[in-house]
Amino acid sequence: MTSCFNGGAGWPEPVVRVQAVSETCGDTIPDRYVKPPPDRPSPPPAAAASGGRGAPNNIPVVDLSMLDVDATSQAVAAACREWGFFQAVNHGVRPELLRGARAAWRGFFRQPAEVRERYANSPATYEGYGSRLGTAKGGPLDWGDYYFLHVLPASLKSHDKWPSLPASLWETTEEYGEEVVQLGRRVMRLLSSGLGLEAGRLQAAFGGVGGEGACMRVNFYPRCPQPELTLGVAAHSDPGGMTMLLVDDHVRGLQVRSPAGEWITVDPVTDAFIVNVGDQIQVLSNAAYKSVEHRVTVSAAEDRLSMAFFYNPRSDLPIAPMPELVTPARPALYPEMTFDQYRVFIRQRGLAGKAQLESLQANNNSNKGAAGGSCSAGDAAPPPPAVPADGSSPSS
Ligand SMILES: O=C(O)CCC(=O)C(=O)O
Repeated sequence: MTSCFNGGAGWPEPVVRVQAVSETCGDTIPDRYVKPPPDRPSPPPAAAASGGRGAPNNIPVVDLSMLDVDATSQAVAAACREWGFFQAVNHGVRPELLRGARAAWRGFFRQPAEVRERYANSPATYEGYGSRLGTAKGGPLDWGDYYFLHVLPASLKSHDKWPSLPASLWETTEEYGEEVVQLGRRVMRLLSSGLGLEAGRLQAAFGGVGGEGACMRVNFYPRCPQPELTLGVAAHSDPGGMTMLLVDDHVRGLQVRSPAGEWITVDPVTDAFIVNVGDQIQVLSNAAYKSVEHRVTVSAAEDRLSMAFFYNPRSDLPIAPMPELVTPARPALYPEMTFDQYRVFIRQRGLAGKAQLESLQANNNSNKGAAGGSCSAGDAAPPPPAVPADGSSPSS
Protein backbone atom coordinates (compact mmCIF):
# COMPACT_ATOMS: atom_id res chain seq x y z
CA MET A 1 0.00 0.00 0.00
CA THR A 2 3.00 2.35 -0.11
CA SER A 3 1.69 3.87 -3.36
CA CYS A 4 -1.18 5.41 -1.42
CA PHE A 5 1.01 7.52 0.87
CA ASN A 6 1.97 11.03 -0.13
CA GLY A 7 4.84 11.32 2.31
CA GLY A 8 3.12 13.46 4.93
CA ALA A 9 3.82 17.01 3.62
CA GLY A 10 3.33 18.71 7.00
CA TRP A 11 0.59 16.38 8.22
CA PRO A 12 1.14 14.64 11.57
CA GLU A 13 1.30 11.23 9.83
CA PRO A 14 1.39 9.88 6.26
CA VAL A 15 -1.75 10.69 4.30
CA VAL A 16 -3.57 7.76 2.74
CA ARG A 17 -5.82 8.35 -0.26
CA VAL A 18 -9.27 6.89 0.26
CA GLN A 19 -9.31 6.05 -3.44
CA ALA A 20 -6.29 3.77 -2.85
CA VAL A 21 -7.86 2.26 0.26
CA SER A 22 -11.04 1.53 -1.67
CA GLU A 23 -9.06 -0.27 -4.37
CA THR A 24 -6.99 -2.38 -1.99
CA CYS A 25 -8.95 -3.02 1.20
CA GLY A 26 -11.12 -5.90 0.00
CA ASP A 27 -14.28 -6.43 2.08
CA THR A 28 -13.14 -4.71 5.27
CA ILE A 29 -12.39 -1.04 5.80
CA PRO A 30 -9.47 -0.03 8.06
CA ASP A 31 -10.36 0.81 11.68
CA ARG A 32 -9.50 4.51 11.26
CA TYR A 33 -12.61 4.92 9.06
CA VAL A 34 -15.00 3.05 11.37
CA LYS A 35 -17.25 5.47 13.24
CA PRO A 36 -18.44 4.84 16.80
CA PRO A 37 -21.90 3.17 16.75
CA PRO A 38 -23.93 6.34 17.57
CA ASP A 39 -22.34 8.17 14.62
CA ARG A 40 -22.92 5.45 12.03
CA PRO A 41 -25.54 5.99 9.35
CA SER A 42 -28.86 4.81 10.64
CA PRO A 43 -30.71 3.31 8.86
CA PRO A 44 -27.88 1.85 6.72
CA PRO A 45 -27.34 3.95 3.57
CA ALA A 46 -28.83 1.47 1.09
CA ALA A 47 -32.08 1.29 3.08
CA ALA A 48 -32.34 4.99 3.93
CA ALA A 49 -35.74 6.33 3.02
CA SER A 50 -36.15 9.86 1.81
CA GLY A 51 -39.21 11.99 1.75
CA GLY A 52 -39.01 12.55 -1.99
CA ARG A 53 -39.04 15.87 -3.81
CA GLY A 54 -40.98 18.52 -1.97
CA ALA A 55 -42.34 16.01 0.57
CA PRO A 56 -42.90 17.35 4.10
CA ASN A 57 -40.04 15.20 5.33
CA ASN A 58 -37.45 16.61 2.96
CA ILE A 59 -35.74 19.92 2.40
CA PRO A 60 -37.92 22.43 0.53
CA VAL A 61 -37.52 23.03 -3.20
CA VAL A 62 -37.60 26.69 -4.26
CA ASP A 63 -38.05 27.85 -7.86
CA LEU A 64 -35.78 30.88 -8.30
CA SER A 65 -37.34 31.81 -11.66
CA MET A 66 -40.62 33.02 -10.11
CA LEU A 67 -41.44 36.54 -11.24
CA ASP A 68 -42.71 37.54 -7.81
CA VAL A 69 -39.51 38.48 -5.96
CA ASP A 70 -41.34 38.86 -2.63
CA ALA A 71 -42.81 35.37 -2.89
CA THR A 72 -39.37 33.98 -3.78
CA SER A 73 -37.79 35.78 -0.86
CA GLN A 74 -40.47 34.47 1.53
CA ALA A 75 -39.98 30.90 0.27
CA VAL A 76 -36.19 31.11 0.68
CA ALA A 77 -36.52 32.69 4.11
CA ALA A 78 -39.05 30.12 5.33
CA ALA A 79 -36.76 27.27 4.21
CA CYS A 80 -33.72 28.83 5.90
CA ARG A 81 -35.58 29.56 9.14
CA GLU A 82 -36.94 26.04 9.43
CA TRP A 83 -34.48 23.72 7.67
CA GLY A 84 -31.40 25.87 6.97
CA PHE A 85 -31.44 24.14 3.57
CA PHE A 86 -33.32 24.22 0.28
CA GLN A 87 -32.89 22.98 -3.27
CA ALA A 88 -32.77 25.84 -5.75
CA VAL A 89 -34.24 24.98 -9.17
CA ASN A 90 -34.31 27.23 -12.25
CA HIS A 91 -31.45 29.15 -10.69
CA GLY A 92 -30.02 30.49 -13.93
CA VAL A 93 -26.74 28.57 -14.09
CA ARG A 94 -26.69 26.65 -17.39
CA PRO A 95 -27.17 22.86 -16.98
CA GLU A 96 -24.34 22.27 -19.51
CA LEU A 97 -21.97 24.19 -17.24
CA LEU A 98 -23.02 22.14 -14.22
CA ARG A 99 -22.46 18.90 -16.11
CA GLY A 100 -19.19 20.15 -17.60
CA ALA A 101 -17.85 21.11 -14.17
CA ARG A 102 -18.78 17.75 -12.68
CA ALA A 103 -17.23 15.91 -15.63
CA ALA A 104 -14.00 17.94 -15.44
CA TRP A 105 -13.55 17.19 -11.75
CA ARG A 106 -14.43 13.54 -12.12
CA GLY A 107 -11.71 13.58 -14.79
CA PHE A 108 -9.22 14.83 -12.21
CA PHE A 109 -10.03 12.06 -9.75
CA ARG A 110 -9.58 9.56 -12.60
CA GLN A 111 -6.04 10.74 -13.33
CA PRO A 112 -3.25 8.33 -12.36
CA ALA A 113 -2.16 8.67 -8.71
CA GLU A 114 1.16 10.30 -9.68
CA VAL A 115 -0.69 13.12 -11.48
CA ARG A 116 -3.05 13.70 -8.54
CA GLU A 117 -0.16 13.66 -6.08
CA ARG A 118 1.47 16.66 -7.79
CA TYR A 119 -1.24 18.71 -6.09
CA ALA A 120 -1.04 17.10 -2.62
CA ASN A 121 -2.02 19.67 -0.01
CA SER A 122 -0.56 20.55 3.38
CA PRO A 123 -2.22 21.82 6.56
CA ALA A 124 -0.55 25.23 6.06
CA THR A 125 -3.14 26.28 3.46
CA TYR A 126 -5.17 23.15 2.67
CA GLU A 127 -5.15 24.16 -1.01
CA GLY A 128 -4.98 21.20 -3.37
CA TYR A 129 -5.62 17.49 -3.21
CA GLY A 130 -6.39 16.26 0.30
CA SER A 131 -7.78 13.38 2.29
CA ARG A 132 -8.25 14.73 5.79
CA LEU A 133 -9.55 17.72 7.72
CA GLY A 134 -7.93 18.51 11.05
CA THR A 135 -4.43 17.77 12.20
CA ALA A 136 -4.93 15.57 15.29
CA LYS A 137 -2.58 12.58 15.02
CA GLY A 138 -4.48 9.28 15.04
CA GLY A 139 -7.83 11.09 14.75
CA PRO A 140 -10.81 9.56 12.94
CA LEU A 141 -10.86 9.73 9.15
CA ASP A 142 -13.75 10.16 6.74
CA TRP A 143 -14.30 8.09 3.61
CA GLY A 144 -13.51 10.76 1.03
CA ASP A 145 -10.77 12.61 -0.83
CA TYR A 146 -11.18 16.24 -1.90
CA TYR A 147 -9.70 19.15 -3.83
CA PHE A 148 -9.81 22.58 -2.21
CA LEU A 149 -9.24 25.86 -4.06
CA HIS A 150 -9.91 29.59 -3.82
CA VAL A 151 -12.11 31.62 -6.14
CA LEU A 152 -12.35 34.99 -4.33
CA PRO A 153 -10.70 37.27 -3.45
CA ALA A 154 -8.72 37.37 -6.68
CA SER A 155 -5.52 37.81 -4.65
CA LEU A 156 -5.94 34.26 -3.26
CA LYS A 157 -6.96 32.62 -6.53
CA SER A 158 -4.04 30.92 -8.25
CA HIS A 159 -4.42 28.76 -11.33
CA ASP A 160 -1.01 27.30 -10.51
CA LYS A 161 -2.71 25.54 -7.63
CA TRP A 162 -5.53 24.20 -9.79
CA PRO A 163 -5.04 20.90 -11.64
CA SER A 164 -3.95 21.32 -15.26
CA LEU A 165 -5.57 17.99 -16.18
CA PRO A 166 -8.06 17.34 -17.60
CA ALA A 167 -7.53 20.16 -20.09
CA SER A 168 -11.05 21.58 -19.69
CA LEU A 169 -10.75 22.00 -15.92
CA TRP A 170 -9.35 25.54 -15.60
CA GLU A 171 -11.75 27.18 -18.02
CA THR A 172 -14.79 25.29 -16.76
CA THR A 173 -13.97 25.96 -13.12
CA GLU A 174 -13.36 29.65 -13.86
CA GLU A 175 -16.74 30.04 -15.53
CA TYR A 176 -18.45 27.92 -12.89
CA GLY A 177 -16.98 30.10 -10.13
CA GLU A 178 -18.18 33.32 -11.78
CA GLU A 179 -21.72 32.00 -12.26
CA VAL A 180 -22.06 30.56 -8.77
CA VAL A 181 -20.81 33.81 -7.21
CA GLN A 182 -23.59 35.64 -9.12
CA LEU A 183 -26.11 33.12 -7.79
CA GLY A 184 -24.76 33.62 -4.28
CA ARG A 185 -25.24 37.39 -4.53
CA ARG A 186 -28.82 36.85 -5.67
CA VAL A 187 -29.64 34.49 -2.81
CA MET A 188 -28.08 37.00 -0.39
CA ARG A 189 -30.59 39.63 -1.54
CA LEU A 190 -33.47 37.19 -1.07
CA LEU A 191 -32.22 36.27 2.40
CA SER A 192 -31.81 39.90 3.36
CA SER A 193 -35.33 40.85 2.23
CA GLY A 194 -36.64 37.76 4.02
CA LEU A 195 -35.35 39.28 7.27
CA GLY A 196 -37.28 42.48 6.57
CA LEU A 197 -34.04 44.31 5.73
CA GLU A 198 -32.99 46.28 2.68
CA ALA A 199 -32.00 43.77 -0.05
CA GLY A 200 -28.30 44.72 -0.01
CA ARG A 201 -27.88 44.69 3.77
CA LEU A 202 -26.57 41.15 4.24
CA GLN A 203 -24.15 41.54 1.33
CA ALA A 204 -22.86 44.77 2.91
CA ALA A 205 -22.12 42.78 6.09
CA PHE A 206 -20.07 40.39 3.92
CA GLY A 207 -17.93 43.26 2.62
CA GLY A 208 -20.14 44.32 -0.31
CA VAL A 209 -20.29 43.09 -3.90
CA GLY A 210 -16.70 42.19 -4.78
CA GLY A 211 -15.62 42.20 -1.14
CA GLU A 212 -16.79 38.68 -0.30
CA GLY A 213 -14.75 35.47 -0.26
CA ALA A 214 -15.45 32.25 -2.16
CA CYS A 215 -13.77 28.88 -2.28
CA MET A 216 -14.66 25.41 -3.35
CA ARG A 217 -14.17 21.89 -2.12
CA VAL A 218 -14.75 19.11 -4.62
CA ASN A 219 -15.41 15.89 -2.73
CA PHE A 220 -14.83 12.45 -4.18
CA TYR A 221 -16.27 9.50 -2.26
CA PRO A 222 -14.97 6.18 -3.64
CA ARG A 223 -17.03 2.99 -3.38
CA CYS A 224 -16.94 1.57 0.13
CA PRO A 225 -17.36 -2.12 1.02
CA GLN A 226 -18.88 -1.32 4.45
CA PRO A 227 -20.90 1.91 4.04
CA GLU A 228 -22.89 1.12 7.18
CA LEU A 229 -19.79 1.70 9.34
CA THR A 230 -18.47 5.00 8.03
CA LEU A 231 -19.28 8.45 6.64
CA GLY A 232 -17.97 10.43 3.66
CA VAL A 233 -18.05 13.60 5.79
CA ALA A 234 -18.90 13.41 9.49
CA ALA A 235 -21.71 15.55 10.90
CA HIS A 236 -20.92 19.26 10.78
CA SER A 237 -22.36 22.67 10.11
CA ASP A 238 -20.60 24.82 7.52
CA PRO A 239 -18.42 27.50 9.14
CA GLY A 240 -18.77 30.01 6.29
CA GLY A 241 -21.60 32.19 5.01
CA MET A 242 -23.63 30.04 2.65
CA THR A 243 -22.91 26.89 0.66
CA MET A 244 -24.14 26.06 -2.84
CA LEU A 245 -23.70 22.35 -3.36
CA LEU A 246 -23.83 20.51 -6.66
CA VAL A 247 -24.20 16.75 -6.31
CA ASP A 248 -24.38 13.73 -8.57
CA ASP A 249 -28.02 13.41 -9.60
CA HIS A 250 -28.08 9.64 -9.47
CA VAL A 251 -26.34 8.82 -6.15
CA ARG A 252 -27.83 9.94 -2.88
CA GLY A 253 -25.53 10.66 0.06
CA LEU A 254 -26.31 13.98 1.74
CA GLN A 255 -28.20 13.68 5.03
CA VAL A 256 -29.60 16.73 6.82
CA ARG A 257 -30.75 16.98 10.43
CA SER A 258 -34.49 17.71 10.16
CA PRO A 259 -36.25 20.26 12.39
CA ALA A 260 -37.46 17.23 14.40
CA GLY A 261 -33.83 16.18 14.91
CA GLU A 262 -33.85 13.14 12.60
CA TRP A 263 -31.43 12.45 9.77
CA ILE A 264 -33.19 12.63 6.42
CA THR A 265 -31.59 11.72 3.10
CA VAL A 266 -31.86 14.39 0.42
CA ASP A 267 -33.25 13.29 -2.94
CA PRO A 268 -31.32 15.46 -5.39
CA VAL A 269 -33.37 17.25 -8.04
CA THR A 270 -31.61 17.13 -11.42
CA ASP A 271 -29.47 20.24 -12.02
CA ALA A 272 -30.52 21.87 -8.74
CA PHE A 273 -28.17 23.51 -6.25
CA ILE A 274 -28.57 22.45 -2.66
CA VAL A 275 -28.19 25.73 -0.77
CA ASN A 276 -27.54 25.90 2.96
CA VAL A 277 -26.98 28.56 5.56
CA GLY A 278 -23.54 28.54 7.22
CA ASP A 279 -22.49 29.65 10.69
CA GLN A 280 -21.71 33.25 9.63
CA ILE A 281 -25.26 33.87 8.40
CA GLN A 282 -26.65 32.27 11.54
CA VAL A 283 -24.56 34.75 13.55
CA LEU A 284 -25.47 37.80 11.39
CA SER A 285 -29.18 36.91 11.48
CA ASN A 286 -29.00 36.38 15.27
CA ALA A 287 -30.12 32.80 14.66
CA ALA A 288 -33.19 33.67 12.58
CA TYR A 289 -31.58 31.56 9.84
CA LYS A 290 -30.20 28.19 10.93
CA SER A 291 -26.85 26.66 10.07
CA VAL A 292 -27.90 23.04 10.25
CA GLU A 293 -25.87 19.88 10.77
CA HIS A 294 -25.42 17.59 7.82
CA ARG A 295 -23.28 14.58 6.93
CA VAL A 296 -22.55 12.32 3.99
CA THR A 297 -23.10 8.59 3.59
CA VAL A 298 -21.21 6.52 1.05
CA SER A 299 -22.16 3.68 -1.25
CA ALA A 300 -20.92 0.15 -1.90
CA ALA A 301 -22.17 0.27 -5.47
CA GLU A 302 -21.04 3.64 -6.81
CA ASP A 303 -18.57 6.41 -6.19
CA ARG A 304 -19.98 9.91 -5.74
CA LEU A 305 -18.75 13.43 -6.52
CA SER A 306 -20.01 16.66 -4.98
CA MET A 307 -18.89 20.28 -5.38
CA ALA A 308 -19.35 22.45 -2.29
CA PHE A 309 -19.04 26.16 -3.16
CA PHE A 310 -18.53 28.25 -0.04
CA TYR A 311 -19.69 31.89 -0.24
CA ASN A 312 -18.19 33.78 2.67
CA PRO A 313 -17.83 37.19 4.31
CA ARG A 314 -14.58 39.06 3.77
CA SER A 315 -12.33 37.27 6.19
CA ASP A 316 -11.10 40.24 8.25
CA LEU A 317 -14.48 41.91 8.92
CA PRO A 318 -16.00 41.63 12.39
CA ILE A 319 -19.09 39.43 12.18
CA ALA A 320 -21.79 39.83 14.84
CA PRO A 321 -25.61 39.86 14.92
CA MET A 322 -26.85 42.76 12.77
CA PRO A 323 -28.05 45.55 15.11
CA GLU A 324 -31.46 45.70 13.37
CA LEU A 325 -32.09 42.14 14.60
CA VAL A 326 -31.06 42.71 18.20
CA THR A 327 -33.80 43.77 20.64
CA PRO A 328 -34.23 43.65 24.43
CA ALA A 329 -36.42 40.59 23.89
CA ARG A 330 -33.79 38.99 21.69
CA PRO A 331 -30.32 40.13 22.69
CA ALA A 332 -27.27 39.38 20.57
CA LEU A 333 -26.61 35.65 20.85
CA TYR A 334 -22.99 35.77 19.66
CA PRO A 335 -19.92 37.92 20.29
CA GLU A 336 -18.11 39.65 17.46
CA MET A 337 -15.40 37.66 15.68
CA THR A 338 -13.79 37.80 12.26
CA PHE A 339 -14.20 34.83 9.94
CA ASP A 340 -10.39 34.43 9.94
CA GLN A 341 -10.49 33.94 13.69
CA TYR A 342 -13.50 31.66 13.55
CA ARG A 343 -12.22 29.16 11.03
CA VAL A 344 -8.86 28.44 12.58
CA PHE A 345 -10.80 26.25 14.99
CA ILE A 346 -11.88 24.07 12.06
CA ARG A 347 -8.38 23.85 10.64
CA GLN A 348 -7.07 22.48 13.93
CA ARG A 349 -9.92 20.24 15.05
CA GLY A 350 -11.61 19.32 11.81
CA LEU A 351 -15.37 19.48 11.44
CA ALA A 352 -17.10 18.81 14.75
CA GLY A 353 -20.88 18.99 14.57
CA LYS A 354 -22.03 22.40 15.80
CA ALA A 355 -19.37 22.57 18.53
CA GLN A 356 -17.82 25.85 17.38
CA LEU A 357 -21.02 27.85 17.04
CA GLU A 358 -22.42 26.50 20.29
CA SER A 359 -19.24 27.24 22.19
CA LEU A 360 -19.32 30.80 20.86
CA GLN A 361 -22.88 31.23 22.12
CA ALA A 362 -22.11 29.62 25.48
CA ASN A 363 -19.11 31.89 25.88
CA ASN A 364 -21.16 34.95 24.99
CA ASN A 365 -23.75 34.05 27.60
CA SER A 366 -21.22 33.38 30.33
CA ASN A 367 -19.50 36.72 29.59
CA LYS A 368 -22.86 38.38 30.19
CA GLY A 369 -23.45 36.42 33.38
CA ALA A 370 -25.86 34.19 31.42
CA ALA A 371 -28.26 37.11 31.29
CA GLY A 372 -29.60 36.83 27.76
CA GLY A 373 -30.58 34.20 25.23
CA SER A 374 -30.60 30.46 25.55
CA CYS A 375 -27.44 28.70 26.59
CA SER A 376 -26.04 25.63 24.84
CA ALA A 377 -23.57 23.20 26.28
CA GLY A 378 -20.20 23.08 24.61
CA ASP A 379 -16.51 23.51 25.11
CA ALA A 380 -15.28 26.95 26.03
CA ALA A 381 -14.68 28.98 22.90
CA PRO A 382 -11.05 28.78 21.86
CA PRO A 383 -8.91 31.85 22.44
CA PRO A 384 -8.71 34.08 19.35
CA PRO A 385 -6.31 32.02 17.27
CA ALA A 386 -3.48 33.01 14.99
CA VAL A 387 -4.69 33.92 11.50
CA PRO A 388 -3.70 31.19 9.01
CA ALA A 389 -1.12 31.94 6.35
CA ASP A 390 -3.70 32.62 3.65
CA GLY A 391 -6.87 32.79 5.68
CA SER A 392 -8.11 29.57 4.17
CA SER A 393 -10.06 26.60 5.44
CA PRO A 394 -11.02 23.53 3.43
CA SER A 395 -14.50 23.63 4.80
CA SER A 396 -15.41 27.21 4.19
O1 LIG B 1 -21.12 15.69 -0.48
C1 LIG B 1 -22.10 16.23 0.01
O2 LIG B 1 -23.25 15.94 -0.32
C2 LIG B 1 -21.95 17.30 1.07
C3 LIG B 1 -20.53 17.77 1.27
C4 LIG B 1 -20.37 18.66 2.46
O3 LIG B 1 -21.16 18.70 3.37
C5 LIG B 1 -19.20 19.54 2.51
O4 LIG B 1 -18.36 19.49 1.60
O5 LIG B 1 -19.10 20.32 3.50
